[in-house]
Amino acid sequence: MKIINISYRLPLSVKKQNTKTVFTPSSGGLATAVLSYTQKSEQKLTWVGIADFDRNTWENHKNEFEGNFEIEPVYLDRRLNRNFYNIFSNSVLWAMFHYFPSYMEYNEAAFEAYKSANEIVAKRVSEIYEPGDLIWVHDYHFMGLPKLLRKLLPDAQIGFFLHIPFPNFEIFRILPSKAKRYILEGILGSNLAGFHTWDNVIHFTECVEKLLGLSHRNFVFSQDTHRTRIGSYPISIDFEKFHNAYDKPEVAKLRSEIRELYQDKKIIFSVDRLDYTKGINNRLSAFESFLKKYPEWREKVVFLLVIVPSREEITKYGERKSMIEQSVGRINGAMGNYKWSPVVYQYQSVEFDKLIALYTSADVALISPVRDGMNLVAKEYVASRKDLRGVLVLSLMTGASKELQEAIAINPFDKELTGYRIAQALDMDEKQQEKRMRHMQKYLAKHDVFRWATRFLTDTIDMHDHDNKAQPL
Ligand code: GDG
Repeated sequence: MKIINISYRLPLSVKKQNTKTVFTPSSGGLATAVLSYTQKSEQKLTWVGIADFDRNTWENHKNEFEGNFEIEPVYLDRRLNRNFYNIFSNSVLWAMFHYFPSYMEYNEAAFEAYKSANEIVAKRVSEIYEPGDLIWVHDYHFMGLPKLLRKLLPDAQIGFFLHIPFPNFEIFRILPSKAKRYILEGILGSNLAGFHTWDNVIHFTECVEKLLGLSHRNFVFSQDTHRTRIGSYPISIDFEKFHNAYDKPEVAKLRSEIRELYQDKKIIFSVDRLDYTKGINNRLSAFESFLKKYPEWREKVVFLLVIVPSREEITKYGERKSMIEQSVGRINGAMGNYKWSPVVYQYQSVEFDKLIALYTSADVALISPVRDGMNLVAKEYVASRKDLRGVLVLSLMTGASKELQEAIAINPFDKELTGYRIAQALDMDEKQQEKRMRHMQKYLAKHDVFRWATRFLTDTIDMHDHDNKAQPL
């Protein structure tokens, strides 16, 4: 028996070392959590995803791959992948599901490509499936997959988890009818469909009721072949990893370098992928409003803004980058001087140790998405503060804000009030910081990513077993 985990990206990176190609496992939170579950349950793990390398390279080097799991790459034709991934997944679904319907670029060919890609993956999974395997489907790229798998493998245990928000009915209904039906019926092919928050669960069940005419009992939809439970499973982080990183000598060294550099200033920090959902421009406007309203803070605070390149080939992302760079230029030009730049901006990712050094140097983490399924950065910031210092300022439009109640909550669209909240965060005394951090850390230490994966997978199995037992002998 094994777990078949399916996500668009495979947890490996391809590196060229001199003339050699090396595939190394990447240790993201999801991979660590699933691996921890498979090790405890003494199961094997096979990860299925879309290859961003060619077939020959993989075939020639797969034996040197040192991950303790199997990789099953699925190869998609370039044009198909563009329509499936860049257009339907990232320019239709991502936009719609994050409440940006005006950014949606729907076309029929892209929807057809989405269906084809889901079918190709379903076929590949059915080829490697053995009775008893547990299938875990991840995210908006594969919402058709549970139904396709249910047809091919009627008895399979299938869990589906959505990493982004599920929108309310008024937004979801904007999609063309066949796409709406495909998505809802697709997800209902699973035994368990999980979302980050109860709001998402309610949105999904309402869409199913209104658009498919099905009703649920205690969030369970009954169908001819199986039943589907809908539930809230807020994803989390490897708390210990982030908490203990505080003491790593490399991190301590980098932290003192950062502190030295800005010794007479307070540090506000943020890190996100470049994405219009992350509210980066709203954040800059709020910081600008803060500096205007509280001029006494000028030269006493610096905003370290790290943006990680992402989806640069999509027009809306390129536009967003220009807007952000204009805002940084405007703020620094108008309020900075030869001694002080209010915003220190980098458009590059940082390595793990540096990320922790930045988290643990920051007096304030300013996290302002206009819509975010969860937001792991907020949880990582809190977990890494072993010193119980720092203040989390967090948008109410994130899943994380439902759990991290001791954060200073903001509406990212209200820049005046966010400016005031920034001042409040910078002024917070150490006792208050400590109290809030302690509460949030206690919560995160318990609700970590291992608990999340275990709860999700055991509930998928329970739901499946319950149905099977209920069948007449
Ligand atoms: C999607 C949903 C949901 C970022 N920059 C660097 C770096 N990161 C790491 C962070 C964090 C992750 O990337 C970002 O996770 P988020 O949750 O904040 O956001 P998305 O990428 O949009 O993820 C989101 C998530 O799925 C999980 O379900 O929470 O709502 O949109 O782990 O640490 N890591 C390093 N350098 C960087 O520069 N090392």
